[in-house]
Amino acid sequence: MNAGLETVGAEGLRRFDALRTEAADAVTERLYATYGPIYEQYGPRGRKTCREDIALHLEFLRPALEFGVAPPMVDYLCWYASVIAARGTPREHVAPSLEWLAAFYAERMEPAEAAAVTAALRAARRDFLNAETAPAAAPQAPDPWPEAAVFLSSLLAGDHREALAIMQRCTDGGRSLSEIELHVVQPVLYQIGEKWQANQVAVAGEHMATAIAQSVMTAGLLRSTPVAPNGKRALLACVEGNDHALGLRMVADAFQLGG
Ligand code: B12
Repeated sequence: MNAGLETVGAEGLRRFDALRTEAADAVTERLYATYGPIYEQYGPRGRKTCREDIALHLEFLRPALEFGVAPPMVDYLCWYASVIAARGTPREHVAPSLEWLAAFYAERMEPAEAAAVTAALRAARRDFLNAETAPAAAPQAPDPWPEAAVFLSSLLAGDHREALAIMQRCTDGGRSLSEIELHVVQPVLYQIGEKWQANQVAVAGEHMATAIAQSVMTAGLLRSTPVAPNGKRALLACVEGNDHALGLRMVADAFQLGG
């Protein structure tokens, strides 16, 4: 997206927000009316998941309306299409849901606000369709060390001891905790994220991997010697609604060991 989008003022954003649940319900109904037989595979939970997904589209549309910038929503749509495709829903279902959202808001908002919302949705749809064959590159982790491969299998197998032993061998070899976190733990967690995205690892597996990685990091921290504290403090916290704390934990470890 080159040109910026028109932004929506505070009052319009309030109206947009107030309609989010209804919009998600309406688009879910249209998706089911159009593609119902494909969604039968998801059983009774399917509609709920579908509504949550449409609500997530609106979550990403919100900043596009507030700040007039569409690329984050387009990146999100590319990511979302890959997630649903790996779970049996054709990525072709994404574009119609954006059109139906536009139609819903066109009917329910003031004309000027509706025009901005529909323009943002159409711009995101167009750029998503153009980007579909070349989605934005995912963030890259630092280069993995050879130990990362075994660390990955130990996290996936729930093998806590093996994961800890890998950390211990790296520490014995003179590597610092931050180096191990960057070149073993982080690349492996990114790979686990790719596997979740491709539907090869369940959320439960992601949780188990995080728990093991976190405890290995804690063990590494307790075995490391920090430099003398410099008296400075930092407070690290996730933004509301985002539970991805492990990266922050790594930053905290580095700060703590660095005094
Ligand atoms: C572990 C994990 C989880 C755990 C998190 C547990 C925890 N306590 O952290 C759980 C299972 C809870 C989880 C849940 C979800 N997750 Co998740 N998760 C991951 C995973 C696999 C690893 C995250 C991680 O720890 N990475 C390792 C750390 C070290 O890397 P990092 O966060 O990038 O941090 C480094 C730098 O970025 C930087 N940094 C980070 N923060 C800061 C801050 C400062 C101040 C500084 C200086 C530097 C800095 O320094 C760190 C060290 O180098 C990622 C995959 C990925 N690519 O990261 C997906 C991922 C982030 N999750 C994803 C998703 C979709 C979800 C869920 C919605 C669904 C699900 N999979 O369950 C829920 C949402 C929950 C919520 N409300 O937040 C997506 C997000 C996609 C997107 N477009 O936003 C990802 C990318 C997976 C994917 N490939 O699709 N997840």
